[in-house]
Amino acid sequence: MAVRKAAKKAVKKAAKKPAKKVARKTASKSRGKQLRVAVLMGSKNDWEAMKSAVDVLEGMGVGCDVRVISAHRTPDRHSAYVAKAESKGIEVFVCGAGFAAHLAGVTAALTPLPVLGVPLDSSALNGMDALLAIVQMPGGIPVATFTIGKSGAKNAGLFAAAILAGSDAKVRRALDAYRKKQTAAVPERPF
Ligand code: RP5
Repeated sequence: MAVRKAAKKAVKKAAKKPAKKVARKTASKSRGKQLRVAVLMGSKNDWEAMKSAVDVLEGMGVGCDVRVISAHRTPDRHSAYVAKAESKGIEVFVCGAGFAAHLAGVTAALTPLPVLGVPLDSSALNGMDALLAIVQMPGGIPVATFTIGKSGAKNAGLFAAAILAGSDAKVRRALDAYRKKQTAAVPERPF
């Protein structure tokens, strides 16, 4: 009996740990800021790729709310989060997931806010499964879909910034500066 109780406790502890870890790591630059972009991922294992979206946004001074939320493993956490997000100030969702990646599609079903989907390379199909799952939304509930993996996460972050830049001069200036710096970093020759 005691062994079963201890095992239950350990499982509970393990389930709590990853979400806390991700939130703690990303709270640094977003702390004290209005969180305007929700960066959701289906697993803590998606963080390595999804960090690229957060880095870009935080680099432009945009606060991100980073969460491990799975449409199939934590459906209640998912619907509860999306239901409250807009009233808390979230304006855009970036959703990364692998395998049969339905996180972005289900998020889009729950909110009229723009949803940007990032297919992740977590399975034996190298992200092709996630790409098709995210891009093939039937007409009526759109999800903007990006490249597989880190580049997709980075571009989703940039796209989220571009959405915010439409009504926020500070983000627009940060986006312009980002482009300028990127252009200046391209050498004339490869050697
Ligand atoms: C998806 O399944 C997640 O987005 C992740 O990419 C993939 C595998 O999850 P783990 O088994 O690594 O937690 O839901």
